[in-house]
Amino acid sequence: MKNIAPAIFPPNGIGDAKPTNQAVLDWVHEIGKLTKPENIFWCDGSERENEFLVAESLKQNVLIKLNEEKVPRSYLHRSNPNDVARVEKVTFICTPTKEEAGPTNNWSEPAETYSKLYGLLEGAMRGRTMFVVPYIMGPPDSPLTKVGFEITDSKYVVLSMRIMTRMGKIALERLGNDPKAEWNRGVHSLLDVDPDRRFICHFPQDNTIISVGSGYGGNVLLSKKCLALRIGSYLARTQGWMAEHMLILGVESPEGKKHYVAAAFPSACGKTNFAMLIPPAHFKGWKVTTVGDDIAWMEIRDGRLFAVNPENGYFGVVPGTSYKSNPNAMKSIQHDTLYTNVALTDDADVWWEGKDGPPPKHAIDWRGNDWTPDSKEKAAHPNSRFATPMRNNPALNPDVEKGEGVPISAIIFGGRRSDTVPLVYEAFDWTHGVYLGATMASETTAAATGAVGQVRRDPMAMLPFCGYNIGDYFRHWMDIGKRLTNPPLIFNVNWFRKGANGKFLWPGFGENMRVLKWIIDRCEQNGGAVKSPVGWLPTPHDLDLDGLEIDHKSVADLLGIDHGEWQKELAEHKKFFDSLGGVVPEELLKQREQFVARFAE
Ligand code: OXD
Ligand code: MN
Repeated sequence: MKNIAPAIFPPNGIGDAKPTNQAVLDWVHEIGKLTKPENIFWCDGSERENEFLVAESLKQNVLIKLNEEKVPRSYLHRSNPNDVARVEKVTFICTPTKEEAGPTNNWSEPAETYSKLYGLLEGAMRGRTMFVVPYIMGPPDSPLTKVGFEITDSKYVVLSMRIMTRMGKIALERLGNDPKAEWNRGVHSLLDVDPDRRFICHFPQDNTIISVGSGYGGNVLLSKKCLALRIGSYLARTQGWMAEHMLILGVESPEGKKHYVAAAFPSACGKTNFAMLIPPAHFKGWKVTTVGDDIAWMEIRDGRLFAVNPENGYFGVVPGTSYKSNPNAMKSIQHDTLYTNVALTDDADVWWEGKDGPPPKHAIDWRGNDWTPDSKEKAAHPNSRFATPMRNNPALNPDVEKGEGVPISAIIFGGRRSDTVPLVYEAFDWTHGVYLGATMASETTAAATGAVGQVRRDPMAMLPFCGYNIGDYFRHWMDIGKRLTNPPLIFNVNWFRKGANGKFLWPGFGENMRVLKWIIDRCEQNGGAVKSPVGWLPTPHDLDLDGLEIDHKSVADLLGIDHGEWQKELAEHKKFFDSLGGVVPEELLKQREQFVARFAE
């Protein structure tokens, strides 16, 4: 196997933060014996360590230094062109029985899978450095916070984990010396980045993840989709909390009244944009702040849901990000940012489709080829990403560090739907809301490999991330609802509805504040709505549309319920539930019948 990640040799005082917990040492020893690295680098998360790793990554062309004036302390990484997105086909949940993984996951038998993966890992780190990355997910003093260790042979992974998690000594301190303490074991090796030898496997019962053959974000930053969502959702169910694919934002009125909202959207549907929304001028004095942009861990306290963001940074989709679409993201990625698969300009700046201003006359595209505006290929890959520390976000909510989390007033589900689904509506109650989440759908995007633009059901935006049987997951939502005396209201939104001319009806971005404001009004019991078969629907008068250039017809189309389209939609709900092979809880099947009956009234 070609050595694509040659070993590096740190000076004294770097790479030697060996933990003292015997269980960790035993595990590292076992993986070391298997993978046979040249040396072991124990990460401590220090600045000095970071500088050394960056310097070595530049030497090995893992990173390209960007223009220090334009994007200080920032770098570009190009992944292998065969490795640019999450690969759901080779993502497995390895529970003892297939039923536990359920109908929406790829399942593979644990003992056989360990043996296959250990076979692939045999000697895989020869001539390479094995990095041991300790990290925590969650604010340091939250009861939900989890410790993880990721073993990897990729410097890009270490540098990204440093941005995306609270990494290093903090995790060693939190873990302590108890050999029985709970922590996640993550093993990652690039192998030779061959799509035929690429597997992302989760062993929920062992709190273990093994990922081989990829160097791309969601497949290899094991803290994120693998631990915080797949293993996280499994742990959440057994421990009575929730791990969700949701942003968390704070809304503050001019009078200082605060609400927090959690929102689930499938990948690349604008979660980061919504989480960093800047209210339009009309909403003078209103403030929106970000707690998280991708993942929410929530627990029940005093009958309410409280949420923390387990992450420490943002791994966002770059194309389309501009001062128009997301000024806070633009400011966040202006420094200390690790870019993947964007274009490089002749003055070592970064460029992507949708960035403000004219395209450069010449650039190097994400594959490393010459590019001009006449090129047929895109300069940046549609799933190119930034990894940036959350502290770069000018709208970061200060309560992001609060161990107890923030109280959630509303949960929003949303997807990318050209038709059928109105701009916003509210569920009648928790069970109806769970039904809306369970049946939500979205047109697919470049965030995962496969066809783009096809409507697929994506329950709670967790289809690729639920680490156990989806039927049990729905049941867990119902159980949580029963324990909540003051549950959040549940809403569905769709920013992407199109008119007869094929154009988007709603301007989106900052103007989504108008929808958010109605949601907050509803939480405060002073927003108007009419009862419709799908749920509580605002009339055009209930939405604050002042100062927005939008005609009456578009507003009517945005809020319209087309009975013909909904008959098809409800038939699709049935097809989806049927496809799950009998795991859907009775209450949700009943919800569908009630939905159908409301249309017949
Ligand atoms: C992500 C995703 O990277 O959902 O957040 O794919
Ligand atoms: Mn995501």
